[in-house]
Amino acid sequence: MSNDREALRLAQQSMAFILAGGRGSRLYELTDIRAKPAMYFGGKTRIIDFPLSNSVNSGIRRIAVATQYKAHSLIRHLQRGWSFFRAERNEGLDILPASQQMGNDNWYKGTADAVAQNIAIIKGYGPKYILILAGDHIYKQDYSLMIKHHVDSGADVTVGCVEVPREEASAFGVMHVDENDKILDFMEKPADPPAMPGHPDLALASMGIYVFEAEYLYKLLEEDAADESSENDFGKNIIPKIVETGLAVAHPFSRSCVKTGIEKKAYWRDVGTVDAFWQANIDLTDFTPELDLFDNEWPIWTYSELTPPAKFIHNEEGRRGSATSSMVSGGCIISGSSLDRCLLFTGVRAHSYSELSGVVAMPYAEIGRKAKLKNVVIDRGVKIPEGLTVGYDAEADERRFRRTKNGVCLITQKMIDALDA
Ligand code: ADQ
Ligand code: ADP
Repeated sequence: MSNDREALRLAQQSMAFILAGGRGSRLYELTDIRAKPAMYFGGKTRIIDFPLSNSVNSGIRRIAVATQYKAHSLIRHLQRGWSFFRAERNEGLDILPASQQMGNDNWYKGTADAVAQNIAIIKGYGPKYILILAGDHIYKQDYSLMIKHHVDSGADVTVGCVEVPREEASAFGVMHVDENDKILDFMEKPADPPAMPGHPDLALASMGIYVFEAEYLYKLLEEDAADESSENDFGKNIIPKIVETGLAVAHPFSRSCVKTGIEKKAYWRDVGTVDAFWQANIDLTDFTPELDLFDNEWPIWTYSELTPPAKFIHNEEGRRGSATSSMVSGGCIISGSSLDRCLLFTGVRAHSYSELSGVVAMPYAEIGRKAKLKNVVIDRGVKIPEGLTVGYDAEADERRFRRTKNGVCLITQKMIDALDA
């Protein structure tokens, strides 16, 4: 938790509102049955555990999670892992599915609407500040320092921002700031994102996280709801409008990131594509990963199944089960199979003579004998048939699986079933 006592006090007066309703459509089949925040990441955790853990580690004990798209997996995870708050201390985690409020049939429209429809619930907790978070990113950040920056600067809104490669910036809100971090200009998902002054390859992107004083936000959302031309979205409507008044401030991630990895650097990833998701998971198997999941000072909390430890065994013919540069979760059995640079989630089985490299396997995937897999993401519970080879023939892969531009293959059960058809 923060050593800054004033910041911690402000965090304790705050409520975090996590937007977790988005599909994450660039993850394709991985988000067919679950929202992006419910996606597994790093072997034991899910993406939503990062903003939730950041909130708790920052001293915020009142949290709401707004869900919409395919929320069952997410809600079950929250119920199992995040129900330790104590109501008698005015702590709480509220799960707010769309269309439970207002007595109308509207699903949440934009992100601002997801907050607006739940104002009555938020008011019940009486927070002084509201921190809007996205449930979509992997990073460690002390939000209390961002809230303190907001209070100290006297801004109407403080927008978390991070430098990203300019070629990726059209997926984000992009801003220009002056030397005092005042936002001069904000463009939501510009086709041709402007570079940062002096850095032609970088753009300053909104992290989709915002701090507001509660009373001000309520008023703002009421006005926005009454405006028929608005799409009721923070990135499209609310933030650009405040920027026009000159009272929006940018909070650079570097000011409150929790440095991680051996080299203690800032780490922020939007694992929104299959390539980015694969890469960020495989990076964890590096000798010196940029993201440290072994850090006890800023732990990422989660719900985790009770499983026996991972087991590595010789098969009956004496072939060794082995893994190098890999992370293997509980409940996995590696039998007579060799793994290199792999990340296996809970309960994965790898059978004899299979050879796996660059494999990210979701819980309970099962890899049949003699399968040879390179650079793949395997969805939960998929049964890879005996002898299947993936990652060695681009054309064949493209026909059977979802192959990305970096040559990573996503494998789902449906694709496997179609092989027999
Ligand atoms: P996007 O990520 O494209 O841009 P959006 O799809 O609105 O914006 O998602 C923001 C967050 O809200 C995500 O966590 C998503 O899961 C969730 N969400 C989306 N619609 C929701 C709804 N109706 N109800 C509940 N939750 C919902 C935004 C900003 C950009 C910024 C990026 C950073 O608009 O300016 O750069 O986030 O990723
Ligand atoms: P978990 O079961 O641990 O939540 P997932 O994130 O893989 O794991 O979530 C699977 C979710 O999808 C569950 O909510 C499950 O009930 C649901 N589900 C499983 N299979 C299907 C399917 N074919 N169509 C729609 N929903 C499904």
